[in-house]
Amino acid sequence: MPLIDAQPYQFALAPSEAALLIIDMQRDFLEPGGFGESLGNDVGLLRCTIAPTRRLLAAARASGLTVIHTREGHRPDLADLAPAKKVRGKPSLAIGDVGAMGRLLVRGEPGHDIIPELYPAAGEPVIDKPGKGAFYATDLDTILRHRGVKQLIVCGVTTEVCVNTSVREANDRGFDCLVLEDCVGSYFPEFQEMGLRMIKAQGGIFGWVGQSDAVIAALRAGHAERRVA
Ligand code: TIU
Repeated sequence: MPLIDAQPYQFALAPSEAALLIIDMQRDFLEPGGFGESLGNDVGLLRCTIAPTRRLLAAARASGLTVIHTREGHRPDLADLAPAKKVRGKPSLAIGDVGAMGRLLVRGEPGHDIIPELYPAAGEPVIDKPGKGAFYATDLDTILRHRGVKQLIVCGVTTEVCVNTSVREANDRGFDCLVLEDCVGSYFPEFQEMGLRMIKAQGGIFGWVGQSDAVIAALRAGHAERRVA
């Protein structure tokens, strides 16, 4: 079992029981004119996550690791949108309003979809979630348990919002989470730092924090071993 350098201590990766979970790498959060910008954020701050996540995704696919993507968003009729979520923050454009990439955070609109650099491949489950957490009102838990997944390698945006909420939900459901520092991003540098420190503090109260290169190396080594065997 490969030991991955991580904090607060090494993560014992079991690739046959692990999945790569890529959270909300949507145009609405990473490109101008979307939901993230409507909240007043500089979306350019998240784009450093794309290249490392792309490398990791390629390694995961090559090694046969389960890959799961999530997207935050709502039904076109907004029936699943809490009124409180719609008005919160008094955004310049609210969820469901028409922006530069279609209706903000609405399923089926261009802005709601995953960025082209990390687009899901055929057969990779895409979880549409109405909340910040990936388990709330979704079938993610069912899909993971049917595949025997016990460990989650977590990437995505944003570190202190959907990533942290999902990791906390996963932790309470018994999954071990390894969050990759270079593959998660925040609109706020201080929340990036604190969001990761909260996960790994107290002996890994919610999980581990590592880097993508270490996971890529372990996946490649495992793949090479299987090819020789
Ligand atoms: N606003 C913010 O930082 N994040 C979100 O609204 N959703 C996710 O984190 N995906």
